Amino acid sequence: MKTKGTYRFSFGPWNIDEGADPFGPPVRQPVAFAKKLKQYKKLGFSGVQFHDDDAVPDIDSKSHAEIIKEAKAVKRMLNGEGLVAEFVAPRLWFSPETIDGGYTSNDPKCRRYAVNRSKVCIDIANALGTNRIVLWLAREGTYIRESKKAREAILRIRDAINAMLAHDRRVRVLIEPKPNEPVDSALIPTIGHALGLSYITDDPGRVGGLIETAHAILAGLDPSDEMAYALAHDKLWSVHLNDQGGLKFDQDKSFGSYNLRRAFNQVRVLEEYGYGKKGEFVGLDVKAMRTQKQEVAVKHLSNSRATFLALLEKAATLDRRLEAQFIKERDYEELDRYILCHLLGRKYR
Ligand code: GLO
Ligand code: MG
Repeated sequence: MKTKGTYRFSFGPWNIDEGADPFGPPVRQPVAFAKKLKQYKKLGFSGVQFHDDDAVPDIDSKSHAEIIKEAKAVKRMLNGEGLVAEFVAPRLWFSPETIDGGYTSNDPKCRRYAVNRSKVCIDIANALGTNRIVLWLAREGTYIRESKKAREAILRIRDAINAMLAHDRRVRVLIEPKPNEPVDSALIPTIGHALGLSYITDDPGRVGGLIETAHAILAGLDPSDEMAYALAHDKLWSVHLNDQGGLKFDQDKSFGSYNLRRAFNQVRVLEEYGYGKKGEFVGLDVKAMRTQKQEVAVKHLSNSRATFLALLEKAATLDRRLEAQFIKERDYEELDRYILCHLLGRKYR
């Protein structure tokens, strides 16, 4: 199949999990990191997404030299499996210093912790062979509005990003927006906010975005439109494809699970742009259902990839002449019918 884009797939070790949720304990045994790595190629994936402490556990208790040594050992494991690191994300939502957020904490000591940890994260990324840092700004927000000065907090995130850009001339920062969860109100809820923020940093060319399907839906927006917006800025540097059944907790369902047409449109927008040509990965931030048994708790990954590829075929085989004709005639009812027939694999007319 001839496509405009180039597609390589990635996921993070947290996407193979034990099935705990806020109402119940784990239901599966933990899988060791080395064993997870062995799954990647088998499932059709070549990129590994990391949190800093996925690469170096107990990061805060280790010296800088120890951290880099451990990260280099992980890089050798990746080489051994023929895998590459896509990005590293500072896990700024676990430690006691980040209870009230990292970069936007009201406590200057905590803000310093967050910025220092982000710099260490960049050093880990370098040791793993990637210059990409993802900022999922989990706790950069509030439970009640009056607890933070929002304008000041936004500028604090900007300053933290500036510190990262200054720490390493090659680093690229990808902001992953999300409107809520764990906090009530996030300060950077959508890609528009993230990209707006990129333009007030010291080097906007090195600050872009990662869009997660579920996060866009939680913001009440269409994920393919959010992606198109970032692509118009040439700032969609990664995606977290998954699915979400409306405004509830962040579900991380398999890609296409709830709404195939919405999934199709995400693939179509990526394909029309030629996504992946500059090395961008198709990341899948999906979770196995809690009901899934141990031996089959990776199917959500291979299934999501298979759905992506099936929808890619749909995007690549869309009859562009027909599409153009209906658009020219402004006959969107017929375009709608054609798209549905195409997705259903029914002969049109
Ligand atoms: C949670 C986020 C999370 C991030 C990951 C990388 O809602 O989607 O999974 O993508 O921590 O920063
Ligand atoms: Mg995500």
